[in-house]
Amino acid sequence: MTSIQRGALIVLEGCDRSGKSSQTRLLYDFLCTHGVSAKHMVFPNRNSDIGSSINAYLKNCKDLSDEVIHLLFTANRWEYKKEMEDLLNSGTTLVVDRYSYSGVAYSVAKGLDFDWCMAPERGLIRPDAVFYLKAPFEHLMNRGNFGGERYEVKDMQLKVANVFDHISESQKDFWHIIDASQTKDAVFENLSTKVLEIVEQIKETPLRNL
Ligand code: DGP
Repeated sequence: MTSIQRGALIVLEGCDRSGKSSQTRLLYDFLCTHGVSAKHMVFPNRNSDIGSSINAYLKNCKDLSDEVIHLLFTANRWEYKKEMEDLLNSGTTLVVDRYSYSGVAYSVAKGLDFDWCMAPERGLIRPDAVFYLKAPFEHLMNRGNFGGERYEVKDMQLKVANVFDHISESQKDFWHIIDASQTKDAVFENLSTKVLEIVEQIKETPLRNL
């Protein structure tokens, strides 16, 4: 009898307009065409009740304290933990656009305490790899569609980038920095090669929590 090997939890993080959404979609298609069972997920997931409150906040239609919105973003990830766990254990690799680190980065950028922000993320599934798409703010700003939502302002984005830099320094064992100022194809080439390796490497290892 052959045992089911688990899928990998692959997360893409970075500032707004860093290319995460395009790259997670490309990665999902790539894995499918390479025979890897995969699912594409996005956080925040704006489809749930909690997600729709987050959406209203981001669109400046609703005001919430920094603590409350932080906990809503986290709760939104907790809503999908069981589904994620079941998929991973059944052999599906998840390609996730933002996760707990965005949660911490955006709230710490607003002045909340790092440990306080991280505490409610504990117990969520630990990614097998985080790809941090990193590029200078000026480069990202020139990509267009910038400025529509609450956090899309220079000061905030610079602070968020600082927090991502700090986290990536302290989690070098599973964080990979990708130069997001390269062409879309070059970023993807870099990313896809590494992801295929990771999917193979982690198959027999148990899931871990943050
Ligand atoms: P996106 O749909 O990826 O463009 O994300 C929408 C905005 O929400 C973006 O400015 C980043 C921010 N964001 C994403 N996840 C979190 C989170 O967990 N906490 C906070 N405070 N902000 C987040």
